[in-house]
Amino acid sequence: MMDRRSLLTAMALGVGSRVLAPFRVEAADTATLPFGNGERPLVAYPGKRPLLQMTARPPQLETPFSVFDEGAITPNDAFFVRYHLADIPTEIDAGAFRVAVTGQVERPLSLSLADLKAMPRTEIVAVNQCSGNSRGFFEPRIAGGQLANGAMGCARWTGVPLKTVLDRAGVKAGAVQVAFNGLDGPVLPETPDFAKALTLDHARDGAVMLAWGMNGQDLPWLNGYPLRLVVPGYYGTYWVKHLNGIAVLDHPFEGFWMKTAYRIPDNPCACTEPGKAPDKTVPIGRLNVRSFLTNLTDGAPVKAGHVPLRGIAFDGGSGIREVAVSTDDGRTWSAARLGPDLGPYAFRTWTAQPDLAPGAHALRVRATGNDGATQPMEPRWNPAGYMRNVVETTRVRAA
Ligand SMILES: Nc1nc2c(c(=O)[nH]1)N[C@H]1C(S)=C(S)[C@@H](COP(=O)(O)O)O[C@H]1N2
Ligand SMILES: [Mo]
Repeated sequence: MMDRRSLLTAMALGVGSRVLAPFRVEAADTATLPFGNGERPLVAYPGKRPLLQMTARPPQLETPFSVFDEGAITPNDAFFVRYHLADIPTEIDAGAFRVAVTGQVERPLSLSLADLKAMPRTEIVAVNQCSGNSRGFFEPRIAGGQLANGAMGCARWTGVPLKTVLDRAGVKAGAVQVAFNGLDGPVLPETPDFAKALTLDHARDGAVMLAWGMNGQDLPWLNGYPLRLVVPGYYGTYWVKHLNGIAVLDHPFEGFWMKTAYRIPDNPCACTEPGKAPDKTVPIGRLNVRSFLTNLTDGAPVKAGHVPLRGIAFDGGSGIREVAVSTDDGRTWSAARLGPDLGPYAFRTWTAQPDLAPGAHALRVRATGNDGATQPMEPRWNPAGYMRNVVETTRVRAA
């Protein structure tokens, strides 16, 4: 059994500034994810309901999968948390906070939250998913965070388009990329600071935004308070939290987290033969298409007859065209009914009601995007354990 008491960090409200202060809380319970060494304490961090704690320093929290059955929007208090570096900000004065826009610009800027909130605002519903979501299911197993399917979430983000801010600064001719840095940093100077970059065209596409709002509230501390980058359709690694530095570059950014980490095999499946290193890699990019059944778990007993099924699907921004359900392990398929369309970057809910005869059934769910991309029946493999999107299987017994 594990020690149920653990030393944690908690957020308290200070005067004029917000602080994250050390604080002792009780781990609510434990849960076991469906792979080896899958036991996790369920821990309630400040602003969060009990979540699956993968590491405490830095906090890495996974959303319990049952949350995704609550709807297309992931509540702020259930949204997963991922950090690389242990020196996360513990005190932020929102009034004094500034984000700097520097580098290849006509007018370097230092913008307060009030400055940003005075600009024309935008809202977008988008999925943030970690590249390594579902890594724990890879076979052969892969080193790294052993995540089940809960390192993803969908929220309504409020902020200003990055394009608006870049236009205000005036990007100089010859600029090619924009780099992003946040308030967190490494504990040891040898560890590279977490920073990411986008091409200039991507940064100016109008969808990439500087967000201060999440589902109508301030960003939760652990999701990047008071400002984060939102890169709709792209893996979470680009969604820099506690964003305070934007640098326009006339050369490709060479930082560790672009040049060495978060890279995928440079081929159409982003995959290699299990155990093999790729010949060539590129930075990870758009989310691939996925779908999940959310109201039944493996081994669930169900009543024979018409069984209501519910779930979610999403892709990297083409939008979901179809979700199909199979009750015979993928031999035959029928279309599910799609729920409300919250935009091409959002979770799309779906429902179905297949007739299940008494006996065992392997339920499978497969989504297809408007771009025609669909999910593979067999899992793909790559050395970092990224981009899992196999057609999921849920085994149930009807009686
Ligand atoms: N400042 C900062 N931003 C960051 C990271 C980080 O370590 N530091 N991790 C990134 C990664 S890999 C992911 S998956 C997302 C996770 O966002 P969340 O913690 O809000 O769920 O944050 C991204 N932004
Ligand atoms: Mo991530």
